[in-house]
This record gives sequence, C-alpha cells and structure tokens, in this order.
Amino acid sequence: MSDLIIFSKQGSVGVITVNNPPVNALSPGVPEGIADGLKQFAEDAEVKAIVLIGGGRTFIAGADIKEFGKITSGAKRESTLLPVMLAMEDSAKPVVVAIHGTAFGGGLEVAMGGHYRVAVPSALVGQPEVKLGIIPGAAGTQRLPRLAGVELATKMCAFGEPVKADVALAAGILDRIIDGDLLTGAVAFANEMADKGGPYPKPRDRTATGNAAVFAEARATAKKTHRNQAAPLAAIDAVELATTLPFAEGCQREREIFEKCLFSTQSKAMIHSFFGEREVAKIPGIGKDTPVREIKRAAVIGAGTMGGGITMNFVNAGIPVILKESSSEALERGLAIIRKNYSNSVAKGRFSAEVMEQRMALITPQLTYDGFDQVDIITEAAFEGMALKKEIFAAIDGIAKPGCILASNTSTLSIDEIASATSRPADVIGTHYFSPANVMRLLEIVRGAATGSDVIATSMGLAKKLNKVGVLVGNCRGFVGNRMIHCYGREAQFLVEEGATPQQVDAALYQWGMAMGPLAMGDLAGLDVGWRIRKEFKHLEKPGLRVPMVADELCEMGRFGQKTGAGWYLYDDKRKPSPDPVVDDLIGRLTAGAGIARRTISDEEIIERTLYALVNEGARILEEKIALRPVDIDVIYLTGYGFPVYRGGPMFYADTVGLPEVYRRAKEFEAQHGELWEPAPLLKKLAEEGKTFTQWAKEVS
Ligand code: 3H9
Repeated sequence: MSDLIIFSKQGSVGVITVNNPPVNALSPGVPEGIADGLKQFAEDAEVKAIVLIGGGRTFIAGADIKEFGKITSGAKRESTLLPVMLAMEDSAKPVVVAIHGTAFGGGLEVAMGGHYRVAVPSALVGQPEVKLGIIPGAAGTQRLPRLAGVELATKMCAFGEPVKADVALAAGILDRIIDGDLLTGAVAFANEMADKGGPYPKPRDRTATGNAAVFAEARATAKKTHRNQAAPLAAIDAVELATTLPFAEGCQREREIFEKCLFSTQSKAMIHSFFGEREVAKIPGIGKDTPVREIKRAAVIGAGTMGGGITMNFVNAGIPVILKESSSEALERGLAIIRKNYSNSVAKGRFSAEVMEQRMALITPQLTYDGFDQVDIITEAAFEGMALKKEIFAAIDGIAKPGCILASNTSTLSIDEIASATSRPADVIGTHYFSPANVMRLLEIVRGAATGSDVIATSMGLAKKLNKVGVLVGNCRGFVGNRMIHCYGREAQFLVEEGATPQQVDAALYQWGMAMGPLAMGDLAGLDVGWRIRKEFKHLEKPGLRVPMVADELCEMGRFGQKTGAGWYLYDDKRKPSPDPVVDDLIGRLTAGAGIARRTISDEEIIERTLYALVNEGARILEEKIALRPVDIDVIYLTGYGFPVYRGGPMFYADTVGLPEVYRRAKEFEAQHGELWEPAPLLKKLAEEGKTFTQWAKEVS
C-alpha cells in the first residue's frame, strides 16, 4: 500500500481509497495501487465485495495532465489503464465505485470498469478530454455507449460537458444515488450485491447500437461549435467504432486515435491553456497568506454598456450594487438593458423569472453618491477620458470608507495618474472588464505603482468570485490586451488600405480560428471607443509614423459600427452585416490621396501581418514586465479576445510557428513598412538562440 492508495475494511467489504490530492488524478502509482488493492482483496477470504472511492474533495478527476507533456516529449512512455479496468470487471467479488465531486476523463473510465457505480446527488460525471484536444484513451468511448447509449455517449465524448448524477442514473451510467454518507451507502450497496451473488455485470459485455443520425448530427454540430478542432470529430469516430467493432478491437482503435490527438499541436495548445488559466492566479510575491479584504457591497459608476455588465457580474455573485449615473435618462436606459439581458436568459431557461427579480432587487439605481461610504469596492465605468476619471476619483476619495477599493474600468489610461487624484493610491487598482462584461471571462487587473498587495489579492479573489479569469498586468497605455490589439487592428487596417477588402481580412482571420475578424470586432465594440482613445493620445504619437486612416473617417461620418447600423459594414435590423460600397469608395479615396499603391493581398499575409504584430508587441510587453509571463498574455487573448484555444494564445502560437520564422517575417515587414515593424529585442534574442517563449519563461522564473 502506498500513500496514494489506502486499503481498509468495513466488515466484509474491502475499501480502496484514492489519496492523491487535490483532485485524485491518475498519477504514476495510482492505477498500480488500485490494481494492488484488487489483488489483495481478491485473496482475502474475509472480503466478499470491494468499494473504490476517492478521498478528499473528489473521486478521480482524470489522468494526470502533467504527465502528457512527458509522454509527448519522449521523456516517458504512457502506461495504460486498461488492465486495471479489466481486472475490476473480471473480479469474482463485486466492485462498487463510489463517486463524489467529479468523475472526469480517466476517472469515469475507471468507474466504468467497476460492476456498479453509486454517487452522491451533487456528483458530476464526464469525459472532458476534448477540452484538452484529446479523446478518452482508456475505453471511455467504448464503455460509455455500451452503458448510456450512443446518443448521450456521443454528446459527452464529443463536447466534453459533464452530466449530473440524476441524469447519469437515468442513463444507466450510475446504479444508485446515495443520500447521506457516501462510503456507508456504497458499503451497504456492495453487501447487497454480494448477497445477491454473481455473475456481476460487465459494461464491456453489453452492446452499443449504432445510430447514423446521431453521429451525423454530432459531426455537423461539432463543425459549427468547435470550428477547426480535430478532437470532437475524432471522439465521434471512436464512439461510432463501439457500434461496429468488438470491445477489444474498439479499445485498440480508440488508443490509436487518442495518441494521434495527444501528439497534435492542438492538444499541446489546449493543455497549455488549461494550466495557463491556473498559472495566472499565481503571483510572485503575493502568496496565499496575503490578507484579503471582504467584498460584501459594491458601487458602480456609469450605467453604460460596461457599467451595466459589471453591475450584473456583482449581483450574479450575490453582491448588492449601488449603480450611479449622472442623468435619469442614462440610468433608466442602463437599467432597461440589464433587465433585457436577464429576460433573455430567463427566456433561454438559464434561470427563473424569480431569480431575475432577486438580482434586479440587488441593484440600487441612483444619481447621487448616497451610500458610497458603506461599500467595499467602487468601480468606475465612465467614459474613457482622464479629466473625467480624475474628477470622479477625487470625489469618491472624499466619500469612500477607509479600506474601500477604488477600481477603474479604464481600458487604456494610466492607473497611477488616476490614483494621483486620490489621497490613497494604495487602494486604487484597474479592473478592466471586456465587453460584454457579463459574458467575457477575462478580467485584466492593473497594478499601479502604489497598489497594495492586499488590494491585488482581493481583486484576484474577486475575479474568481465573479466567475472570471483574473490576470494581473502592469500599468502602461492599453495594458496588455489593448496595447497588443492596437497593433493587430493597425495591421488589419493597413492591409485594407493596401488592397484587401474588409471582408477578406475578417474572413481570413475567422477561418484561421479567431471568433471574429478584427474589423467586424471593431464594429461590435463600437468604433467610437478607439476614436476617442486615439484623440486622447494623439499628442503622444511619434510624428511621421504611418497611422490608419479609414476608421477615424468612418467615425467622422457617424458610422460607429453595429450600434449605428453602419461601420466597416452595413447592418440590417437583425445586425446582419453586408459589405458597403460606401466603405469601398472611402478606402479608394483615402488611399489614392495618400498615394498608397493597391495590390492583391494573400490570406497568408493577412495572418502573418496581424498575428506577428501581436507577438512582437507581446515580446515588448514581456521585456517591460507589463505581463508576468508569456502564458499571462496567452490567457488574456484566449479569454478576452476570441483567440482560438487550440492555438494556445499568441505567444504559444509563435512558439509553434518557431520564433526564427516569426522574426524573419518581422524583419521583412520592417524592410517593407518601416519602424513600426522593428522586431522586439526579446524576439530577436530568442530567435537567434533558437528558443521559445515557453523555454525563456522557465529560465527567467
Ligand atoms: C484523461 O483523463 C485522459 C483519459 O482518457 C486517460 C487516458 C489514458 N491532472 O481546477 P482546479 C490541478 S484527461 C493534473 O483549480 P477546481 C490543477 O492544475 C483528463 N492536475 O480545481 C490545480 O493545480 P494548482 C480529464 C490537475 O476545484 C489543482 O489541480 N480530466 C488535474 O476548480 C486544482 O484544480 C480533466 O480534464 C489533472 N487531471 O476544479 C479534468 N485536474 O492548484 C481537469 C486538476 O497547482 N480538471 N489539476 O493550480 C478539472 O476540470 C478541474 O480541475 C476540476 C476541479 C473540475 C477537477
């Protein structure tokens, strides 16, 4: 018996407890320990049944994902779980698997090797492997359709969403729900089954009946919802094999498909993203022992698109909000939008009308600062202008109670300058939400020079509470996300000026995997936002550098994007875009005036110009320590900018292309387009050393 697995007995039932915190992953030693337990209890004449259970907060949450990198790098050979499961199924004594928390991936696969499965009502079971770019690799695609039927199995394996215990019971994945103590219930169930006597059911002996329509529909859905991703389609293929091949052969084919996925760049990118989302929570110098402030009440200034979304985040987490506006019209408009958003959710069945009313009741709309002296955090979401922000911060500095966090939702402005309007810069922080703020998962947390560690720790904790991914960044114009997107958008516009159509630029990047093209994204976010920012920063622009012409001109024409029915595209009343000859004329006129020669532009150039511009700026951001690590930049792009998860984020993508190649193209672009393309010193250095951003991050950490 190792520390990872504990054997014990409850009367005549042998209990195998997995003890590998935090999530009981199937790390080396765990499968072997389970196999030892089965063997020991098989030989123990006192034992008539066996229970397998997880210690701590969950049953087995899957294979140990950290081990995958060792396998793909050749440092380790994969050991297979299949013999352990066969040993469970072939046990002469009934094996009952007791589930709480999450039986995910290899965890559910192990569970399906048992004769019976019981679970607490709150348990979740699932095959989330596709979220890591792989498919179940230990018979999940073969046993699940045999237990639950192909329809549910296909859905679970192809899309990775777990099901709750009651659904799993109805589908035949579980045999009983245990109310009360799980181990007691599982032991009682095991005694019951042993008393009934064998033979005990083996999931692998059941038949999975094919259903062509189910597979066809799943493939069509996967192509839409998981665009360009290989794993969902591979998972459907594997489940389908369960309906045509004997179990052992199906397992062998599943294994081949699993390995192909595991060694793919998509899977490496998605595993990078999985660990990245957890890595960003780890901030050097701000440990778990950093004190945090309690956030029980909040205030939001500004009921516009951002302020409204931010308010919804707080109330969704049960935190009451005072929502302040400067005019009753703006306040009413903002409240009406919040109500409409909630009504849409009710209509979609996400929650009841009663829940909606409870949330609305948590909002106190008003035109004054009344009650601001009672709240724990004030989030300013006013227009993007320094003078206005400073005025607001000076006002709240005079009202807020000591210890109240003063947060700005600025997307570009200096947190230090905003903080200078207050007498308490240590309490001032940037919390930059992304539009729509109630939907997008990213929260850029901007640390000023004086921001207190406890304010940072509290804000990171708040992100989690609001169901966001908080990423800490430094203070500079645009911070990380918008500073980089500025370069990406700039190149998108230059490409349009040089001869591509807006549709071509958007289509090329969409097909590459971005959630939407950059110009369509501008129309969605509102072109006036960038216009206002460009005006604010005009005095800082270096004279003589090329600047995009078209977007400012569109704004001068009142074309702010979707909200005005026209921007880069023309929008109908359902916000469906169509190309607009007016825009083509404008581009032609402006470029002719500027003497820009128009040419045919390839999709490849569109991808390289826009994405390498992101990477080059990202490298500068790393040099300046505005982002803590390359993975922080990746997570910002994955959770806030619609970057495809299977590409891993801009810095990881650059690693997969190879930094020497990215650098080579940047040099070429510099020769063609001038100093905007000067390669960042870090990019140059790593390219010359033949290293990746990932390797560099390990070296400097
Ligand atoms: C698989 O099973 C393939 C099979 O078919 C077998 C083929 C042979 N491995 O998320 P949390 C770490 S593929 C290693 O913050 P939560 C995580 O990094 C796998 N580490 O907790 C974090 O570390 P740290 C299929 C893992 O309560 C800590 O545990 N399974 C693993 O919010 C806490 O995690 C999955 O894809 C792992 N499998 O959520 C499940 N899981 O503290 C992936 C977690 O150092 N996991 N860690 O940052 C999850 O979905 C969530 O972690 C879970 C808990 C819902 C379980």
